[in-house]
Amino acid sequence: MPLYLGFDSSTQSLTATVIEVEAARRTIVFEHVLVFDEAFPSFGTSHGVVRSEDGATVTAPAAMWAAALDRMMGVLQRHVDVAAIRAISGSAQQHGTVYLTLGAGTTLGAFEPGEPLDTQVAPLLSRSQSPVWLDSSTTAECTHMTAAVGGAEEMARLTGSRAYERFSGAQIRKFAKHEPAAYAHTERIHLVSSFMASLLAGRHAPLDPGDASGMNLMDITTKTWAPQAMDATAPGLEPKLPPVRGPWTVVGELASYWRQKYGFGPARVITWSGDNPSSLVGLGLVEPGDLAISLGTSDTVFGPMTHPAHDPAHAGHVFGSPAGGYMALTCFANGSLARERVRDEYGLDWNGFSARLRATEPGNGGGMMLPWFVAEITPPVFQPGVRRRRLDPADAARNVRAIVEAQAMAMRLHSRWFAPDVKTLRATGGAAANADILQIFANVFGADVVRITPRNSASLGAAIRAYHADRMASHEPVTWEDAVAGFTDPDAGSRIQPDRTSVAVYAALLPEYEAFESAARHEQVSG
Ligand code: XUL
Repeated sequence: MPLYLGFDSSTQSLTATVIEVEAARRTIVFEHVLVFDEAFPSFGTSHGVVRSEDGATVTAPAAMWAAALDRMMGVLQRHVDVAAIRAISGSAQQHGTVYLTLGAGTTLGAFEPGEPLDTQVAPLLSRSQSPVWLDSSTTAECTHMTAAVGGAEEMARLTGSRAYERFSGAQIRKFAKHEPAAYAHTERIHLVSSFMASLLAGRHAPLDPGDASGMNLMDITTKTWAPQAMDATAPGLEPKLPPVRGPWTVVGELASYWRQKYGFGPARVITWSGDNPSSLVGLGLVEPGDLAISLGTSDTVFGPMTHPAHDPAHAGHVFGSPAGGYMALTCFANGSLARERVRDEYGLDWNGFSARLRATEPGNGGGMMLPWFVAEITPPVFQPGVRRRRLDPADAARNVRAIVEAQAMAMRLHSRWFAPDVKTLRATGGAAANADILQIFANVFGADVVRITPRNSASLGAAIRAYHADRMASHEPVTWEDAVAGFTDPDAGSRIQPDRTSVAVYAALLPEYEAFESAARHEQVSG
């Protein structure tokens, strides 16, 4: 039976998902998670990272990711017929950078199977600690880069996002500025995704456009490195960057290290991608018109699009999609955290919260809330503070409805730029278990909502990408619809349809909510 392997090298753990694809039979045959802090205590991470005292600099040891890959291959050898694995791909936390020293390219293919991988990787690092997406220490670099390319609008138009502290470009600039000698001795600056693929293939791997768009360095339209962005970042950068290649590019055969040590066959190593692009595939979002809403610690809305549109609020990101074309992603900081704050403020449990939603009318009699319990990403709000309109803070039921309606309306407003027409929302994350919350999203979007059981959509997406790429390379192409079928189907009986009367209520209310939001933002800017 042909098997396909997908990894997810995330902030806190490494996950492996093995799938079997045979005609109409599609099965997840094995899944395993290694939590970094528990499995590799000697690296001294907490939640997978090392935080500086100021809290702004956040890094992780790249050798730990290599150690995890080595350990995971041993686990796979014990549980799976690894010789039957035809192709391997992966997903990784976005934005993190790995710096390999001069000569690393040749050493990558010459690792000794008798020695652990991490001790062989450590001497190849020209910077042992990799900055990761939680780092916020590069505001000065962002300011410089933004000015050098001609402003925030231009940076977003060129690269798909305005300059962000966590994005790789600003991190590279900081390194080149503070450690010029180590920067000069750097042969290749990988992202976590291309670093892991390089370890598997035993040679420098390319980047896919999905992960490369998290750097503020790639021209989002041509999917090639943008000279003006590279010049704004660091001197002599281009030869240090991996090439950007199509998302289903075969990097090469699995290196002899893995084959000798664990008994793998000559599996194809497929270019890795970022975790958000991989989740797009792992949630079955391959048709424009479908959107994913992830209702977790933060709420996220993302989906595919054909052209690289731009967010007028400068809050969203445009990434390349691993299924070709583009994807957009918008993140809201006041997600579950804000729902829980309201629930707790009125002394409710989730059943009580739902009962209040059912006891109140769609549109809340005009009562509205801006739920900015913490600083908000979308729209950008730097000073937190909850605002209410026609809403008595003592009225528990109407405050419960107001928070969920606000979240759904904000999500609709700030996804219109990339998804004007939505057919289906695919809901995932903790709060997707609540049908009363999902009904409000269905009514605000005027779209069906289906639930996808929480699973590791990023590593599953990577395994599906391995399957798709293997078929393409074997000249037996499969469509994306076919590739995801049987793996990403919504939960049976989970479809929630919009209610016509409520859809009309929200269509009328949305401009009012938009005006409320924009007036409050104006206040915070001028005040
Ligand atoms: C996306 C981002 C995070 C990381 C998490 O821009 O910073 O979602 O990819 O792994």
